[in-house]
Amino acid sequence: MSNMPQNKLFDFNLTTLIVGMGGTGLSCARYLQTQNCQFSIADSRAEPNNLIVVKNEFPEIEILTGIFDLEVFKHYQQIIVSPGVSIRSNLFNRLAEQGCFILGDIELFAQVVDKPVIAITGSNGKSTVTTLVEKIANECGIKTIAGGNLGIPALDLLSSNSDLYVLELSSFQLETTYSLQTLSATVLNISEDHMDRYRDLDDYRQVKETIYDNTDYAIVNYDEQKIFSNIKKQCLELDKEILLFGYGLAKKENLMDCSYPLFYLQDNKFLYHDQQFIMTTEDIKIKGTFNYLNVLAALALLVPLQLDKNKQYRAIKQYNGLEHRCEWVSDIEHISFYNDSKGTNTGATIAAIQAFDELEQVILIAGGVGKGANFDDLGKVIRNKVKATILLGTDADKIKNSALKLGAKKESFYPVASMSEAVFVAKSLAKIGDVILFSPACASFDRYQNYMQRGDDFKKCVLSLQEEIKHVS
Ligand code: UMA
Ligand code: ADP
Repeated sequence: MSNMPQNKLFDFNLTTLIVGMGGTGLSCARYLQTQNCQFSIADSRAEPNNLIVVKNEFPEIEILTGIFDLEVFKHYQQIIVSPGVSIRSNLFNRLAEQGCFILGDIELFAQVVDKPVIAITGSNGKSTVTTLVEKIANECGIKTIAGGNLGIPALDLLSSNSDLYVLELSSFQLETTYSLQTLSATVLNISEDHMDRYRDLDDYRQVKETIYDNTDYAIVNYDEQKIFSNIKKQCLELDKEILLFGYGLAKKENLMDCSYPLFYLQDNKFLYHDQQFIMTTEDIKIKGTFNYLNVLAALALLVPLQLDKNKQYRAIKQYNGLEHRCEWVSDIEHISFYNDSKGTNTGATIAAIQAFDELEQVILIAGGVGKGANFDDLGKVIRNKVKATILLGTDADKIKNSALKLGAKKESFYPVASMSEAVFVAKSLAKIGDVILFSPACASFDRYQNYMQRGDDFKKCVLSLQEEIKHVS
């Protein structure tokens, strides 16, 4: 449960500071300007990337750059903090104690939005489920737009005049969101991520679970037992009427509760809704058990809208998935290359490795900034299912050491210095039928601006290797 100020209203007449000059800060500034609200903007970098944009667009406002200063900040009654700035600091604690209202852009959005909102969080699968819900709802004739952590800041969505908003929310955004009313909401799954900003996994999980605070329909993954029992407890303690809809792998013990199960029958998998067959996984273009669960989560989130089933299923069958998520790049000499640059934590990379069947040997390219993660679970999967691991980036050795500790073979690790070397080494180790999977389990910012740039580099290296091989043969 959130212990933040649930009923505090943002007041356009009070002194306001925006912290962070990234996409969020800019969208807040633009929104406040439309409401004739005076504000200042701060960034702890001396020369933030958007400084010129801010100066040009808002020539009148006060701009504060450099180290954040309590003596300066304490003059503001409301501070809108960007997600990349942690509010768990002495500075923000002191400001809150002095009565300053600290909020994020999602809280501001929550206070002004007048259409239903569907909210999605989790360690992995957020963007896939968010865009799938958006697509299905649009196909069913509801004017829908998606954003939030996905990319378009929430306040920028308002000008679309949509009838439904689908928000991907990060734990950072949830920390500063207190009153978001949602039609339906879900925590898709929890695995270690952002451990540099949380005390431990429970701390991170608790922040994620606040997404259920003000929802009509709580959508729960039955494989996430802790979340399931916490939300049941919350309903009992608060005597709250929340409709619970479950999805997950079909198991004897949950069949009665699980509205959207995924059934395994020998080698075939089927999606069901309340004992009614929906489709087989052959009908779905995005592959892997985790993606079939993402589809069920999207359907469960849309339950309250009672949409036409055939239109929903048609939209699912057409959905091609997003770039940089287990994206097939090319086959070179019967070896398949996949770009999973968005695999930025261990849970994502484990799911991506396990998406390939027993007959496909996986060669993994991984490494980058580990964000304080423990790689032991990934180490186990590497030991059991990965033929060779090519390692690159700051925390590459941490992955290797975890896997070695868990019994992986020393000879199966190959440190490299660049993406092109990684692709070359992976290809030279591969045999016909193998899969080369770039799923770093880490963030990209040791070498790239973001995961998109990193994924593009991987794809470029694969395609140039393909060209070289063509020229030689
Ligand atoms: N900044 C400071 N001091 C700090 C940290 C940052 O001044 O201590 C400044 C930076 O100098 C920069 C600005 O803050 O000028 C950047 O703000 P930001 O990091 O909050 O990034 P935005 O550009 O506002 O983008 C944010 C999300 N970024 C983060 O949460 C880190 C974007 O998610 C999101 O798409 C966008 O808002 C719109 O809602 C990105 C992300 O990486 C994709 N999210 C994380 C994830 O998915 O794992 C949570
Ligand atoms: P997010 O927005 O939460 O980062 P994405 O939909 O962008 O999630 O997927 C990122 C990566 O996470 C994918 O490339 C895949 O490796 C993995 N992934 C996607 N869905 C799931 C899921 N439901 N469970 C575990 N891993 C997943």
